Amino acid sequence: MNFHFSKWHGIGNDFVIVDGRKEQIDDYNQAAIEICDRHFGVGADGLVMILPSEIADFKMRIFNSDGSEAEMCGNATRCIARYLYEQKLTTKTKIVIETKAGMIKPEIIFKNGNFETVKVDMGEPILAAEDIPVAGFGKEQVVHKELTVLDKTYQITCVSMGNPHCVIFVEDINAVELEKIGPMIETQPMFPKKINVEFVEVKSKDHLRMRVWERGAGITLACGTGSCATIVAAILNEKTGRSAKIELDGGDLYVEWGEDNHVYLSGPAEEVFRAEYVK
Ligand code: ZDP
Repeated sequence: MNFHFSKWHGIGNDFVIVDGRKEQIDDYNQAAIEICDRHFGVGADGLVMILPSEIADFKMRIFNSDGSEAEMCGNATRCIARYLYEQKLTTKTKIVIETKAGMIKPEIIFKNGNFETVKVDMGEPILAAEDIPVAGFGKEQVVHKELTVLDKTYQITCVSMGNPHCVIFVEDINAVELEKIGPMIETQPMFPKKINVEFVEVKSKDHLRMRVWERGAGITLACGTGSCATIVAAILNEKTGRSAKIELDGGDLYVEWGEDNHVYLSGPAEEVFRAEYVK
């Protein structure tokens, strides 16, 4: 398996990006497991493939470090937007990307001619339980509902940003044993496609502290779709206004649930190195 790649991260949520229009990888799922391994591979939370699209500027597919495919990925969307622009693979600063969760629209924003941030229109959140999917609630929303795991009862709010999220507000985030409880919630039978799990402490009306256990990847330093799900859940639970800073283990992201019902995500995207995989 020989291919050129670029290594990126969005506040520590890291990806191997491959231009699949030029490079040949036969089995994306298996490749993700090998490449994402932090000892025997490059090391990353996910493998991102850039592919041609007939209906958008580009198509993106994202594979978690366990080889499973996710529908969407907020942080990777920012990274590939900057990658495509800086590699001169597009001249557009507003790019339309086809994903398994529909069209996602990142916009590269400059300040005094220098890159500043990527703001992504992540589309509309999905709140009907059966569409997230969460079993047992029909078309109802899952807002502040009880879930008991390991003899402890949590109040959960579920949101899909194309991929499924379970948001739990807590008094003290440092008291959460994420490594223990994360995988238990991820694999509850009520979540037929498994779920990403976010624990959130409300610091103020526009500042949330969040830690994430990602489906298929475990603890990561940041999660873009998870940050979007968090602001939606915070508003549904009347904890914040329409926008907030999300403080993650790897840094800060900014999210807004607009009056147009779209969620907007802003934050950094950094290239680390380019290389050839030769294993
Ligand atoms: O839905 C999933 O299986 C996630 N693990 C996909 C990755 C989400 C991501 N962290 C993000 O930023 O949205 C990349």
